[in-house]
Amino acid sequence: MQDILKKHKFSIIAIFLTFSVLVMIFAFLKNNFGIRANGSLSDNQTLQDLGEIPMSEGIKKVTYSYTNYSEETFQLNNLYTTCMCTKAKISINGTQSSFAGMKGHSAGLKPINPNMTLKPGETVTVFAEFDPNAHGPEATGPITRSILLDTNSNELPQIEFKFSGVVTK
Ligand SMILES: [Cu+2]
Repeated sequence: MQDILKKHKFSIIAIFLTFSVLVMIFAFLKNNFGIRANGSLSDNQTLQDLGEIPMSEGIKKVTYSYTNYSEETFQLNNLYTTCMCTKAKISINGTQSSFAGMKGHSAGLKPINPNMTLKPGETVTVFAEFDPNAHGPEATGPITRSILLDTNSNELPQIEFKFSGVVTK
């Protein structure tokens, strides 16, 4: 047994290292591109870096699309954003929802139930609007916001559309 271990020591280390690297790559992809067990995001951009967002230019629009590559039909039953400076609506096959706002914020827009289905092969388009002036003239610096779409699926209970950027004067 010890001989075998000695002989294969490097192979074992190599396999272990390869495995570790793969796990790290997967974890990175999962965090950054929202890869899930179901519904590949390969040609979808759910994380967008908007770069500089000057307050002087006003509302910044961000558009995403997500195609359902799974064999499951998703019931889309909740749409909301992570901050009151961001609103979003969705569209599937030309049917549009109203705008949704932040969860748990008493003023302004509220989460909505789009009550739409996303069948296999269909694409949902997300139209988001970020107001860089919503937090006052001193609120410059890096920001990250998300638009969240809850589904009835156990495999994909939520689709997250995220953007980042740096608010400038
Ligand atoms: Cu905000």
